[in-house]
Amino acid sequence: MTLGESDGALVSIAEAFDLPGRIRSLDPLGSGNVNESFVVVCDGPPERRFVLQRLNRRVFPRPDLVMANILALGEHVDRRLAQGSPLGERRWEVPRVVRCRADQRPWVEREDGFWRLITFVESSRSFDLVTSADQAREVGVGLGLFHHLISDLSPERLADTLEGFHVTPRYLEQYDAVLAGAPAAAGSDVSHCRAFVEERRDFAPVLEAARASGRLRLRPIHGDPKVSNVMLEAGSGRAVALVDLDTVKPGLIHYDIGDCLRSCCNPLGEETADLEAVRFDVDLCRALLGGYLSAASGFLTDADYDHLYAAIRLISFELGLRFFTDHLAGDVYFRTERPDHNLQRALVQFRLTASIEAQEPAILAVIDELRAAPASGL
Ligand code: GN1
Ligand code: MG
Repeated sequence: MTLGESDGALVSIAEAFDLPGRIRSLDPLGSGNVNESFVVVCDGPPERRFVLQRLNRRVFPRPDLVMANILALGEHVDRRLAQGSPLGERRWEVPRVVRCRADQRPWVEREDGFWRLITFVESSRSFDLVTSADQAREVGVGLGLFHHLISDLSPERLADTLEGFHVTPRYLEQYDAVLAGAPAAAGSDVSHCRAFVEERRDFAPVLEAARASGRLRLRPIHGDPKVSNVMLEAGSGRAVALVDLDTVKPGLIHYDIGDCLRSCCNPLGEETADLEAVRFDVDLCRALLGGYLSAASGFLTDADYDHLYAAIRLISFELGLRFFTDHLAGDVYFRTERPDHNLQRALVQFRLTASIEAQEPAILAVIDELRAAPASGL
């Protein structure tokens, strides 16, 4: 068993859930910026894997509602697929909540936190970086299918577990408040970031204004469909699931589309130190959006298409703003590994935003091309 320091406690937490066998190993998993995750392997046959997580209560003040949203999503997709699958031969999975053995509750609450266990999507893996157009296309298909399967789930069925999440003007307000209270932050990187934000202040409300005027409407969203949250099937490389469902809530699908594109079309990834080389790859964007539309074009409106470019630009900018604000606030939200980590992450996202802006005509051309002839069928 590969168990580290405090693992006795972790094993006993995992054992409170209704596992199908003895725990063989329990190891830290992935690189989440908010929650802590572990992979639990259970004896078989067949051997089964699960993800044990401690939810960050500062970020998610009502973890019970987070779990209610995940359960509502799973039930909806099950019903939807039972009525006749739109997927053809394609395999699609929704990670399942495992309940407690003793009382069937979908979580364990202890002094040290709020814990839950979710099934791991077998025979699949995720990637931190996209390396080919085929992969980008599948990531897009994954998000499109996810949206497709919940396009008839009323957003009122979901709780707003993270108020203000992806509401860019709210992040600007937080930024202004932090800046007002921060000691005069110095350094050329900080000055650059401050100027970058000021130049885009007027652009920040673009999606919220479209929502307020009724051009865009609330739908259920994933909230965090970055590339590492899309599972691709081993062997076939086809998208098989979206994981990390904590941010499922009512929102604009543009947040999701923008987030997926800003993540996948940044070939060096959001943790790179090679700032000069950060760029938005328009070929990957074409592949991803083509994949997305093959599953999602049926429920997109003209207004949805009209706001796609703004979404790509905005969500990169917004994530940069969130990282920069957290740097100025003393790293209170995103987990960091070194003092200037959030500043570096902000610089990467701002560089990506600038690359998107410099390629606006090419990106608009891709959107127009796909809008005129969206591929249908998976
Ligand atoms: C956070 O924790 P993680 O890595 O799943 C954040 C997302 C950001 C992402 C950037 C609840 O997600 O919004 O896009 O970092 N999640 C939350 O990597 O704030
Ligand atoms: Mg997440």
